[in-house]
Amino acid sequence: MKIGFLALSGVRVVDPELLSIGVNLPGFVERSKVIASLPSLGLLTLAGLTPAHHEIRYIDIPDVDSADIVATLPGPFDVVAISSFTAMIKDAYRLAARYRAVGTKVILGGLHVALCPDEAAQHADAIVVGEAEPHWPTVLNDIEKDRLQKRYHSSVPYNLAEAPMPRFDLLDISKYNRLTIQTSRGCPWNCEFCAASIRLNPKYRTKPIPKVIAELHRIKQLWPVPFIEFADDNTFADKRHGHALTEALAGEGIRWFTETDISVAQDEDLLRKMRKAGCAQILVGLEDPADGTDGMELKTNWKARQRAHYLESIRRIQDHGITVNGCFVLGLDTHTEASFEQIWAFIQQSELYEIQITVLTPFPGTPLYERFLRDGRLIEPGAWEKCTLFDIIYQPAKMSVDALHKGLLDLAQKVYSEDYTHFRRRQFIRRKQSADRRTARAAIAQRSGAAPGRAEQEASVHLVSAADPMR
Ligand code: B12
Ligand code: SF4
Repeated sequence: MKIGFLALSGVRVVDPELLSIGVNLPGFVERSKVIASLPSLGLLTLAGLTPAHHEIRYIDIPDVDSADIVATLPGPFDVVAISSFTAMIKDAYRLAARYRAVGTKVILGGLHVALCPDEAAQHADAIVVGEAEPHWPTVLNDIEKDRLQKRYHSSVPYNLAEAPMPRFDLLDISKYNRLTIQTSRGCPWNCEFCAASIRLNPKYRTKPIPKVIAELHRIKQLWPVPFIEFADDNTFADKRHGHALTEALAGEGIRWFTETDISVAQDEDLLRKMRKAGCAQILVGLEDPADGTDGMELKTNWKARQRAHYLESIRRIQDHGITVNGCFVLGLDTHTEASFEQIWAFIQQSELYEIQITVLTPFPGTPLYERFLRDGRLIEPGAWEKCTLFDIIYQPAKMSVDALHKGLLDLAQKVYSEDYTHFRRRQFIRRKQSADRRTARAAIAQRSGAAPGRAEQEASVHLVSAADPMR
């Protein structure tokens, strides 16, 4: 059969005001450019499970309504597999309808399908709910035997030791500035608002390290010095796995980015290994820096607050040369109009290299969505296209929607302004240089018993050049 793997790529914001200021704000635009070009690891994984007798293609579709896609549907295909995130699901349904109209079988899967299976089933010949690995070969076999079922669903957590090799070779590598590898699935914390892979299956699992390295080596055959993004919910949730992973990555000569929680700051040895293994940046959910909030990432952040203050944790991580992308969620139930100023004050004090501000988003299928639905706080239930993390789709507890909107825009203007973006990057480099100097001084003094003045001179010679770590 001819099978098309169709990825709806690109990033989304519906709010025209945010879109228009985004165009002018360097920090905001740079980040969206970086992340806009990532392939769909879910579809590459399915491709890796597809028997060799099928003819397969992977296609990135940034805009399903663009003139070329409407004029000529990519294909022809016997079957198309379309992946789904909530914000693009209506686009996916429109695309599915066009393929079904020409007799192509449409299979839908991915996060949104797992969250809203009954809705998705109306737009496909078959859906796969949850993790696809156990079902994909069966789906294809059933199509060939003309006995396709309407729904395939597994509740047993998939064993990542059996994970297939994603078909990175299907990509035109020159189009991407990063490629993704998954090292774990799920997260032990299960926060109320989380809409990531814990919603496919809540059981937290790690992939055996040799498998991760094999995927990396496969990528390196296609792109010798790649930039990798780990497509995990929380890469260092299991510190033992984290140590083993970073030890295995050391010497691979790659640079990488990942998402994790702030507790990595408590493990200096792990931070050293991360840096040695090429970690350029970690994205950490800080949600709200003020103590005593309802703490969306309640369990993990509460622990971090007990052990060390956020500010200190950020400094500690960044002193290792790993930049922190701190994520703040606006519109939490404890937030008032005064919260924006407080968050801005914290950001300025924090010396964070990168900042992400988003609004609280009740994704369907999350406990947060259920709570807001019960309390009548959803403004437009079913407006999935607005589940972008930037558009406001609920009634905040302690302020109006307009106040939240204004607070978001004002804060975005400050955080992503050209001046402030350059300032925080320079600040990081300066701080890293002095941390390097301190480390080198201490090492030289320890080695030679040299007097501090002499050690300092030598240290400046040994200084590693502190170029922008993300470039
Ligand atoms: C990489 C990534 C992206 C890439 C995606 C590239 C692409 N074309 O897929 C980019 C940067 C473009 C992106 C954009 C966005 N993202 Co994003 N992204 C991620 C990230 C970091 C990893 C996802 C991933 O690769 N997972 C690994 C793969 C293996 O898992 P998977 O896709 O779920 O696939 C498995 C199953 O779902 C299933 N499956 C998947 N597809 C299909 C298809 C078929 C036919 C079948 C049968 C099965 C199947 O099989 C796979 C194996 O079991 C997650 C965060 C996270 N930690 O998960 C956020 C995440 C998925 N993103 C999110 C969001 C909100 C967005 C944006 C809306 C942001 C924005 N404002 O623009 C956009 C939407 C883009 C879109 N095109 O729809 C949310 C989604 C929540 C939701 N329920 O929709 C997440 C969870 C982050 C979060 N904070 O909540 N993102
Ligand atoms: S810590 Fe992050 S990844 Fe884990 S459940 Fe909470 S929001 Fe999701």
